[in-house]
Amino acid sequence: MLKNSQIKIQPVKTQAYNDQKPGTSGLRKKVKVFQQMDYLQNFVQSIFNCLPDLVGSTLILGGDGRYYNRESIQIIIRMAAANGVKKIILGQGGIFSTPAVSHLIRKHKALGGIILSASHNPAGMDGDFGIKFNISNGGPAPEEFTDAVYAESLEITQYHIGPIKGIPLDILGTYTLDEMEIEVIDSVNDYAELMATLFDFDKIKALIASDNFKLCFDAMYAVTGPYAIRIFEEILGAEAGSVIRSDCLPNFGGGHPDPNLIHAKQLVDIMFDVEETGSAPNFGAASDGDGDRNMIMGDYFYVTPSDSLAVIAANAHLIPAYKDGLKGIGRSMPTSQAADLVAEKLAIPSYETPTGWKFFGNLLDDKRITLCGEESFGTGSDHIREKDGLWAVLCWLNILAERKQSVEDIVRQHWAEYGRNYYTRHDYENIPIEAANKLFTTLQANLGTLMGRIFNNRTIFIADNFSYLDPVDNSQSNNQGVRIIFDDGSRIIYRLSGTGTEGATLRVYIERYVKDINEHDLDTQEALYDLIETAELLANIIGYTDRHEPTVIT
Ligand code: G16
Repeated sequence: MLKNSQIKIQPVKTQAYNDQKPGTSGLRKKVKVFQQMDYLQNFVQSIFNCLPDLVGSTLILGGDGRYYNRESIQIIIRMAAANGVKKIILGQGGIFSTPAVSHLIRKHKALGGIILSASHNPAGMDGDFGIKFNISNGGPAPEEFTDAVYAESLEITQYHIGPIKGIPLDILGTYTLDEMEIEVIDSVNDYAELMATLFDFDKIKALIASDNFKLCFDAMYAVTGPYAIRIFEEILGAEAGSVIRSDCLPNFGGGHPDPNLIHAKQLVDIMFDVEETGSAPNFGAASDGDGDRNMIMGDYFYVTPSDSLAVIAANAHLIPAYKDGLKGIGRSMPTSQAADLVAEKLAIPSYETPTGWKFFGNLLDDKRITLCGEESFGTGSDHIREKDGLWAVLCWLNILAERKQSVEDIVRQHWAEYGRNYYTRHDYENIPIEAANKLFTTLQANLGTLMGRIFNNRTIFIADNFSYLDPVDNSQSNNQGVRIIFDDGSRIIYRLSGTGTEGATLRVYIERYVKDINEHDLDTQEALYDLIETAELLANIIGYTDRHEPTVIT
């Protein structure tokens, strides 16, 4: 036990930084930015200053294991002690996935949680770092809170920190620092126990044990490694080696832990059997840096995140946790409308929210929705208040165990029943901020002139910048993305990413609905070719960015 009761805690004087405005999901910057004098301390103190109930509270603390995780945790522990926090629940080795933190906040009725992660952004000394605060419902802090933290960070003149030596992050147990208790717990146990309450583990075990079923999960050297080994291999009996790239490394193996067709190439190659072994696994999945994203694949088959949400919704009755039906479904505005068609058939409400998981929080708390998802490889439910990568994988495994069909057959049958929403996202990464702003200002200024114009036999029906009125607390969020909607339901959406750390990233989302089953076999880019052309033209992407093609296509 460490004792520090003799130490007098004096506030430390500091200079405010002017760039601590949280983006779509917390504050994300280069590691080197976070390593500047008092940078992390200023932001943490700004969070603490916005929490009136901080003194005497319990906080959950952990991160995705990336470079600077351990050092930051020691700093935050010392600051929490000096700010009067009563208890910190910390993941062993400083490790917690984002969904695990969300669950623990709820389980322990904590005031909130601090998650150290820049999600799917690369890690390491020259990579990114990030910090976000989740509130007592387990979800990301709403904009009102993050705006207040930003305002605080601009004014901050001092912070509180205890001059305390490091605590052993790797050894389970309870420690005391000054008046504060720190409980170091197993990072995986509680999360794995929660999953066992939601799914039919016996049926999944039987599926995995069957001779003709093989799965591959790519942890991308990030946080889901220990979670996936425990759940898929140790509990559900997948053979050793089913989880690949399972070590959680501080630089994520030098990769970009974003589960998509580009960055999860290793998994994609296995699932498409590029080495021609003749034995592609039946089911493949990957997760991201902090474990909240997921990509789903079958053998020789990729499931878009929008389709994945729709298929899970349509089959949710096969999963024990959702067998009594869904209350409603939420999706972010740029996500394809496939899930809306399922909601319509189930006669339940569907909600369209701005990008950002925080917008689902009120709908989940108010019991208006059970499932929600985003095109950005996020899917989740009311079991926690974050998107949850491994939960999505278990949904699919449970559905496969019940339906005893291949991933591809299930998706194709879904299209046959509901129609297919061809969907793609084109990202133009790291473009000069000024060019991105000019493109957007001009696009926005032209919106009024676009209504009624015809492109490739489609008439523009709506041209606006999406605003969202939260039906629960009536808060309004404006400027959430430019929407061009055509009379046949096709859509082109433009947004600037809120999670990048270099320049600006323009995201263009393109969707076209095709009911006719005879047209469900087209290549996605070909099916959307004319809309892609229109999208480039309407925003004059080449003119403003000098980019002739996107950096990433998903
Ligand atoms: C975060 C948010 C998601 C959002 C995504 C993409 O994900 O939690 O809700 O969809 O960013 O945001 P943007 O398009 O602004 O880059 P994550 O996994 O990075 O935390």
